[in-house]
Amino acid sequence: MSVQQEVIKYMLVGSNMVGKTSFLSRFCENNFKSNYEESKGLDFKSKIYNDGKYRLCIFDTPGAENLRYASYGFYKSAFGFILIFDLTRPYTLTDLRDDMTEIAKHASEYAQLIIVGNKSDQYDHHYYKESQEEAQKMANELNIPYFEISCLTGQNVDLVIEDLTTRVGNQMKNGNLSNQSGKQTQNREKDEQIKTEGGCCCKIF
Ligand SMILES: Nc1nc2c(ncn2[C@@H]2O[C@H](COP(=O)(O)OP(=O)(O)OP(=O)(O)O)[C@@H](O)[C@H]2O)c(=O)[nH]1
Ligand SMILES: [Mg+2]
Repeated sequence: MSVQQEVIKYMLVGSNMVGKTSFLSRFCENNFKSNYEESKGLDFKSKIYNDGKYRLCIFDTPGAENLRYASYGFYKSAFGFILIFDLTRPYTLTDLRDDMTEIAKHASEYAQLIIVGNKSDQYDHHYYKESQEEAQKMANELNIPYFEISCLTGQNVDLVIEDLTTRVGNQMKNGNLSNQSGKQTQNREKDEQIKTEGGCCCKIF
């Protein structure tokens, strides 16, 4: 008997240059580019996960203030949010509070969040320790898991997806997150239209 593959949509959220695009490349293609190219719009890559049980569609959003609003319409159908900040720039952690406000406004109340400190390879940076302590404090306060990763070395990148997908899977089992609801279907159609218009690399749903 064949088991139906579930589609899970995640969104990468965070300020400029924190490593969202790098996370997508590291997780989906296991590669890393050291040259920075600013994301100007939404992009996504998909990956079959957990022996084909899930197809993960991971959306990369632009960090630039003036481009962020365009992503909010996609929040409704996301099952999880990867909130990334840069361990060498503590203000990028503070910025995540604004992102969480937008998630609370637009996303399902059952969507799962994870806070991710990127660039752990820069552990000797003078702001590193401060960022680390603040992130742990914020994570405890909000009861959200916190991981430190490096897209450069690949450290802990898979663990982030594993933790998030376990929690999302539980919500799906309980019927709290589903691809069947009217609103989500409506948003998927919108996603499809936008991706078609934008000439995206792959097709989902
Ligand atoms: N040292 C180090 N550099 C990293 C790491 N991850 C990303 N970078 C670098 O940080 C810069 C920004 O990375 P991006 O992935 O483009 O950042 P972004 O969050 O997508 O940025 P926007 O598209 O502007 O929102 C690039 O030069 C990357 O090579 C990391 O783990 N360690
Ligand atoms: Mg980017």
